[in-house]
Amino acid sequence: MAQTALPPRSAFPEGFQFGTATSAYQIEGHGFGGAGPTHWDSFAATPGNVENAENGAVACDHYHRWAADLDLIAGAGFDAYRFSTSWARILPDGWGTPNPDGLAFYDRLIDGMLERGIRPAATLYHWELPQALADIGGWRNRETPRRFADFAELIGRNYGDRLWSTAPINEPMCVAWLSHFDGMLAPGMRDIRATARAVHHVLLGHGLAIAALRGQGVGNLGAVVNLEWAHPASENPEDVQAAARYDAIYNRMFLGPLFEGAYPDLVLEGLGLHLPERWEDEFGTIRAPLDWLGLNYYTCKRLASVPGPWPHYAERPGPLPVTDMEWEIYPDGLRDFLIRTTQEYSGDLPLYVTENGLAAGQRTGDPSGTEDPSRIAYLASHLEAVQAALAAGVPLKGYFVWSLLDNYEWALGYAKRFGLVHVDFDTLDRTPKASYHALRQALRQDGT
Ligand code: GCO
Repeated sequence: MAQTALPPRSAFPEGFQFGTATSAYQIEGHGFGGAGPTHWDSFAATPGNVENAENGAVACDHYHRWAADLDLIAGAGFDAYRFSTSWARILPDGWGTPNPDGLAFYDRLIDGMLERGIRPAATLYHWELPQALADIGGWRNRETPRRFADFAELIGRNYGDRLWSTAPINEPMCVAWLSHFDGMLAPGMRDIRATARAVHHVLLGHGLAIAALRGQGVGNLGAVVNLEWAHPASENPEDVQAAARYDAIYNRMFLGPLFEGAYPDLVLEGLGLHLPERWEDEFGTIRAPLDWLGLNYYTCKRLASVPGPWPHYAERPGPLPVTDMEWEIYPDGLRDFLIRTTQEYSGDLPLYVTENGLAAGQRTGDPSGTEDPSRIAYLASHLEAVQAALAAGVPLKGYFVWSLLDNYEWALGYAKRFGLVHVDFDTLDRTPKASYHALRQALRQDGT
């Protein structure tokens, strides 16, 4: 595959932010530093849930190697770093007395970013729910969003004056639906009532956290949703409707409440009966004004209608080349989501692509695992989509690559490699891949 050059920084608007993203549990090493247990530890320890029952106890040992990792971010010429804070590291029981080592870790990390001229872009919750809250039902329990707001207030109090941007929750779709309906993520439930309550309480937690952060004077607050373009598997009207249901559930179930203060009708037809009491009264909190919206985008899906209870759709394979995750490579979906979201929901609110990237397996004949032309080609095609959205007038202000490091890919363990930087999980050595060097060349204005 020919080495594709990446568009230079000068091909984007002045001030356009380039960054890279990670998350706490996926890279830090949750066994270090007094972090409390999370529902991912118990999910991984349950046979059959996670590849090789791998967990985040060591991960990339970012807890100890954070300075060298920040050097890699600065060395690539990134403007910002989208990291996440572990709730269970700071509040091992989910509430009560903070872990001093946890507070000190994020102090070091954020100050380390500022010293290197990197803008800290924080996500407060990227899926590692403290076990003590999981034990009382997690996001099914209304207590959890309340405790999350307390956590957000603590973050605002300790770090708010140093954060460039802050989003309460990463991907409510994954936190609520993939975790309680599909069962593929912790806590691994498959229950429509649990799902409805988790969907609503995650959105409520978002709104309460935004209010708590504003109360601490923290600005530049946003939300981060993950979107998948839904194609009907055929022109059969049943399949067209199946794709519309998938689009409503995967994409509009969160954008609707955040921007319209309502769930889509196609969602209510399945979840309406199971939503918590007084749900209609809480959109005022959920719809807290935002300063920006982040879109995480990877792929499209193809849906067919199947018999059975709501939502009665099933995925079908598509014709496009796929990544190591078996996800079709569909950059047009990024362009079209950026345009559609602006037109239908966010208007002139600044948008960021807060995650985009691919899993690429180690190529034969490349023992170093650093030759990743497929990642360079993927980034090139999606940066082209970004440029097309900008040309269409989308108020897009930045783009973050998922991810800096090969890391813990949740239920797939460490086998799926998303990093710009290769991690040897035996030695934990980092080695920048060809894509890191290609991005560095494109981003560093000094040409070094
Ligand atoms: C997500 C999460 C990341 C994943 C990445 C690859 O978008 O699912 O934010 O934690 O690792 O997207 O699946």
